[in-house]
Amino acid sequence: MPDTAVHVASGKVREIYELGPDRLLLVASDRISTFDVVLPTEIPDKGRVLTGLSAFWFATTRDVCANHLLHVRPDGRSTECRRLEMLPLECIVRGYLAGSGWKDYQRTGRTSGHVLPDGLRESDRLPEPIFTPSTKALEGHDENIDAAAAAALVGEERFREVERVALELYRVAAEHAAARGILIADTKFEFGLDQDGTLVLADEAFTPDSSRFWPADEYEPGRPQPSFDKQYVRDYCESLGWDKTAPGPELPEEIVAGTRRRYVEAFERLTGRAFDDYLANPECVLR
Ligand code: PZK
Repeated sequence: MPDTAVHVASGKVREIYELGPDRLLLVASDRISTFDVVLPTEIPDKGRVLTGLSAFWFATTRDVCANHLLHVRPDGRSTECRRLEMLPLECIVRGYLAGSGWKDYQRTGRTSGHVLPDGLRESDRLPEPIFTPSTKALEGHDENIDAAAAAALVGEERFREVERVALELYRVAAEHAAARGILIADTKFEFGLDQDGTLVLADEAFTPDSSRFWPADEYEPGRPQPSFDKQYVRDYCESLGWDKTAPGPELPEEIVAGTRRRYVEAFERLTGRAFDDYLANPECVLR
């Protein structure tokens, strides 16, 4: 990262720096979190896999929505992006019933105001994908909100646009991924506005950190699904009886190696590119 860049924000596993008045640098580390705790052991190349996947999806969906990506750096883990006015909304699309959507449904039969059919099981595919926005909590967990609450945050017209675009992005990506053996159960987007007020997709897109990726060949509703990328880590952590508070456990090398393999496999299946080709030329995923 450039020693002149000013740090503007930290995520759990990523950092943002300012490159100029209109440009940001997003840097993805190899850190991994599980059960909301960042572990002390890194997964080599995880940041490159997620950066490359995100860049691939930005290119694949550029006709659905403009995005903030300007350039992938030769290191494969950092991207230069347009700086936007971010919308104060987490934009989640769910195609399957998992996580907080499943929790809401069990309690109330609905999630974010969407009334769902009776008798759905955990991990069931929804009759159609739904848009379930949530607030950006500064700490702790985001809270699912209904359409009226979301429209109050961004305006009625902008809300309708974001919902339509988010659903279309999900349809395009979920169809592509399912044809390659990966179910995208749900996904989170962040959008911003450029200086013209045009809606622009920002952050990361359809990575395993912003989405639930499930192996299609193991899909079986009625139970939680294995995670395509993090299942070895979760199983290992569960086997220790760790209480899921920080600090998390160190990972043994076979868990690290297996997990790295799964990230690279997701990258290669979804992009149709060899990961080594990405390392040699990260912008190969943009074509
Ligand atoms: C922006 N975040 C969240 C993501 C973090 C924090 N294109 C943009 N323009 C203006 N602001 C942002 C973006 C983007 N993307 C996104 N915070 C600011 C975030 C990743 C790591 F530390």
